[in-house]
Amino acid sequence: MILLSGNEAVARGAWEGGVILGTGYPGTPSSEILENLSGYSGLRAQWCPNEKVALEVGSGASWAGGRVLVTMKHVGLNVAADPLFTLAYTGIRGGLVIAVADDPGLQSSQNEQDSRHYGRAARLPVLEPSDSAEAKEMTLLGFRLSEQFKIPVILRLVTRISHSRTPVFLGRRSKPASCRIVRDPERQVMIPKYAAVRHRVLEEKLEELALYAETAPCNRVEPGRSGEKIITSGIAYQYCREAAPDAAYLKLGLVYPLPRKLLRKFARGKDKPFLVEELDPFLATEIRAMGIDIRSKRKEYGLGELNPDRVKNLLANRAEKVPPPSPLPGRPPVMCAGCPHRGVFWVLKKLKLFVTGDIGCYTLGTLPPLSALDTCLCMGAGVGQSEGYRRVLPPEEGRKVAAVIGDSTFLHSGVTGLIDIVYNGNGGVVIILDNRTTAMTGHQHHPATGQTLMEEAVFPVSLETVCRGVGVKRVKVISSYDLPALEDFLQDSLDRPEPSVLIARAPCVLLKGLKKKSPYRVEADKCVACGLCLKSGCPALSAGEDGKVSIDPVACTGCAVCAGICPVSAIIR
Ligand SMILES: Cc1ncc(C[n+]2csc(CCOP(=O)(O)OP(=O)(O)O)c2C)c(N)n1
Repeated sequence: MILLSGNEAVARGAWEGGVILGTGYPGTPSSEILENLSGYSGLRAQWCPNEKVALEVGSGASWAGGRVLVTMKHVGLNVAADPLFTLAYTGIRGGLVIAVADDPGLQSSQNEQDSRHYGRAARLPVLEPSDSAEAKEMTLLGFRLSEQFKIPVILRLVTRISHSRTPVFLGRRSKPASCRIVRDPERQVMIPKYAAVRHRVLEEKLEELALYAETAPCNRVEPGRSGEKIITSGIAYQYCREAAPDAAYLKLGLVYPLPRKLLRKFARGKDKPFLVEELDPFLATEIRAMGIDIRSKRKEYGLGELNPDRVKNLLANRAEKVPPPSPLPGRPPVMCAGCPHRGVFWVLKKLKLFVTGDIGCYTLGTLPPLSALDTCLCMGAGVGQSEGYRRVLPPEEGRKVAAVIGDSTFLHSGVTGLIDIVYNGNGGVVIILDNRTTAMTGHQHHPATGQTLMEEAVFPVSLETVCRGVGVKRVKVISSYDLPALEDFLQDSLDRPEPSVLIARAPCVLLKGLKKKSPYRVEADKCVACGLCLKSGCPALSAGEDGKVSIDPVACTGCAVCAGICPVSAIIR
């Protein structure tokens, strides 16, 4: 038995289950599943350009008979939703488990959507573990159910399951299935005639799964002493166990479809059971729709993460008090010292542009003192948004709009927005912030880095060639630290009728093996305490009581952005 995080346990479960392929796209809190899987022998793990591709690759491998694990964060499932819904109709051959990690409390996400809804919407079974041991067991169960019912299975995790370590018993690896081509158009070609039949088959499978749920060991009743009855699942089970240790529990592991008889039996008696779940009233709605009388949390507890204290309060039906502000000073996230994105935002701010943004480390450009990123909706959106703004704004306003997008995000879903700009004949500037990695989620490789998750050297996709290939004639690569050149190119691009792409390129300063340049320092007698350099938001800079700036030589990476900003040349190497 060893301690594993939930993510490590899912990877272990996949390996033990004889998985031969793992696919995914990084996203907190799910990223470590595939990273861990890549460390096991006898299988392949690979990052794909986005989650839709990951699921499509997974479906091909599964139809050939192999067991496949596909990983993503909750918003990734939105991207993969198109193949997901129809894959429910076609079904699978080799077991297909889709591990989706939700982020209640938005530790690192743009929303806190509840992925369980996808089970109901796409008509797929959803398993929800409560600790790492269950994460491993339910991964294995997911493969068994997937093959028994010939259906993809969603394994729904949340941050606290993915990232907490609890004990796990290890097992041996089952022999992977051998793969072959199977021609089966009635199952694998979803023309309307065949799809209509498959829809009926899917509904029948769900009924069978609901029957299975009645006696499934992952749905278990735990007797209690207090007379209180609680229905719960996932991480909420752990919080309930602390908040109400003597209650009787119906702990659901298969949260869709639900065991109607088991629920009815548990709810029988004079006291209604309390239903405790994190985020949306998913189970509450399903169970009430069965005509089963339950109590459930007040609305305010549906926002953010639960914890044992919140669960104590919600069980007592107490209104939630807004916690007092913390007496500690706020520590908002900042771009690292030397981050190549900083100088680009400095220039964008100087030019007073309206910046449609995207998701990555550069989203931090929205925070003071840079305050130079104006939108962030979802991955890839900033490029399309810039086109939308320019389409409807008067030309003198439209010329102020520029889009920024990271290299990983551009390949994930930004390139289609650029194609739209070219296709629909709109001008404007798209800036690709190319730091040669997927920095925000922990430096994962992507198709333009020249390396795979298995550390093979591969042909790197050329961003500039892609942009030219879709029809952008003005494509320029400029060092992210060359502020005058960035400014000149942008100035020259804003009024042109044709689109321009600026690739601002410099590797993330935290990339392994990158040589640090010697640090800069401030000549105190030259510094006029104007504070301009501080407006770059570099954490290596600070001002003394006299307003004069100094540079922390340990934090400074020698990027020289501040030296370029200083109006009196007081910052020198
Ligand atoms: C659909 C979706 N998948 C994954 C994520 C997690 N995620 C946020 S930004 C990002 C990529 C960041 O890389 P890049 O665009 O290169 O910018 P960088 O952080 O390197 O500046 C990822 C994977 C997400 N928010 N949405």
